[in-house]
Amino acid sequence: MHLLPALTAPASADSGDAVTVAGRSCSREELLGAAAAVAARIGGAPAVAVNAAPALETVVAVVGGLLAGVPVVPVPPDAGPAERDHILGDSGAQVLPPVDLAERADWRGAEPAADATALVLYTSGTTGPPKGVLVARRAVAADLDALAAAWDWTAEDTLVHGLPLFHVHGLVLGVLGALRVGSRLVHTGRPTPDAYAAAGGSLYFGVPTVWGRVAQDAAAARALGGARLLVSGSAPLPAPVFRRLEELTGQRPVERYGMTETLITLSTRASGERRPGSVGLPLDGVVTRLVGEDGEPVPYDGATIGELQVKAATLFDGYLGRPEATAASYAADGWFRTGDMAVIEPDGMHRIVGRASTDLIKSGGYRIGAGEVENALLDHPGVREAAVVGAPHEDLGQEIVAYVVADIDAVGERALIDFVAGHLSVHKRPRRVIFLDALPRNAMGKPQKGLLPPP
Ligand code: MCA
Ligand code: AMP
Repeated sequence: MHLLPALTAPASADSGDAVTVAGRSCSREELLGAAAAVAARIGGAPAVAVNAAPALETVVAVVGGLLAGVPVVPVPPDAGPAERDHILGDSGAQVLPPVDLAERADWRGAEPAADATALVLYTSGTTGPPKGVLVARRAVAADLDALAAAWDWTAEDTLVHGLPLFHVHGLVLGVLGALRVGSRLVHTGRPTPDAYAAAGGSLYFGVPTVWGRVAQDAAAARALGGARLLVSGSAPLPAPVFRRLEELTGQRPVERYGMTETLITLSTRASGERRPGSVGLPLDGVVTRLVGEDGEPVPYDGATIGELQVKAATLFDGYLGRPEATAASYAADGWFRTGDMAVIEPDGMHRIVGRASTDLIKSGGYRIGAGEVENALLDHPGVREAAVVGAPHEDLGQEIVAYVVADIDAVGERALIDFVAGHLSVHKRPRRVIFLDALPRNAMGKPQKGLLPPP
């Protein structure tokens, strides 16, 4: 199995702008040559950490790791010291020195085993620091092939997006997808409506925040009218945004659902019905079930809510070094527990209705653990107690709000926001801080987030 056949054994014609990232382009041959030079340097390393800035160098570095069969650990470019140290220490990855795009080597290495780890993606749980999700090459291949089938995605497409290169959406779908399928890739650097409009693609990826911004920019949205497919995912696409996009672009967006641990498992189809609020049907090789609180299956009547569980060829190989956490993410009979609550219509279409835990926040499509932000706040010498929640937000879906008990006059809102932005990644910063005299607690002394004042 070749992971990136369109790159290593190309069937379609190459061009000088096969891959564009933030305004700089290269051909597939140039990408392969530069990546081979990276592979030659890192061969045999246990894992390699790549600074995942939106740049051509990131694509070269990731492909280099994949050629060499060295697990790639993408690091958010704005990760502060706490997050960066955790990712590097936990993964044991060697930091890749800066990539030289002009370097070239021939690649003659054997294709690594399908079971080998392609990526270690750090993602937040409800508590504690992020865990490394082990993503195998075969999982990536299975997911990309299933998505290509669901979206009629071919080498004729030009894929456009501007999503971060350290998560599944921007990196696996958005980069490896284009390199596996053989479509041209235009990464716009930032996912702005203007940049999407100017890119002239056929296939567009965005998180709901991006689509909400496009829907508010009529000129940009109309410019996407000629595209073949607009795809939304990573968080729920609000129905008003779905409808506004349809009005302005003349087409209904496709919505798909997934997780770092499972890759993408559900999607509406390019050739099928697209309903607002629906994430469609299981992809090829994926089976789903809904389970009630009693562990029993619930009816697929479009109304009864259960936890969504999946079995799929796209599942992760566990959390790096955390067998208990891995085991806890599976039901006793081997199904993966997504932690998302869903309903299934009688015709099989799935709707995601929320998450089982309110301590996992989705803001701008980023998954953020309340516990990680609380711990960062508690590292500030002026903070005595902290409780973090996700509050509904028009643009971001949810915004991070921190309730803080601080030493009087020791610290202000801005300073705390900047403190978190500097320690973790910028997107994990609270957008608002509300100061309280004490957190509401129960008789056992446990904080009661449900009793916090409205944000
Ligand atoms: C603001 N900035 C700061 C501070 N405040 N910098 C330092 N300290 C501060 N206190 C700067 C930032 O560095 C940035 O600068 C600028 O302000 C704006 O940053 P931000 O607030 O992050 O922008 P935003 O407008 O809120 O971002 C919206 C967004 C973003 C672009 C949609 O949320 C995004 O890229 N989301 C995508 C998330 C994603 O890909 N998730 C997929 C997960 P500058 O502009 O210079 O950089 S994978 C997944 O979920 C599964 C598998 C799935 O289903 O896909
Ligand atoms: P992450 O691990 O960052 O990929 O986040 C995965 C989570 O994103 C899932 O567990 C869902 O809660 C959420 N998610 C992804 N896609 C969708 C979608 N289309 N609708 C609703 N939630 C989604």
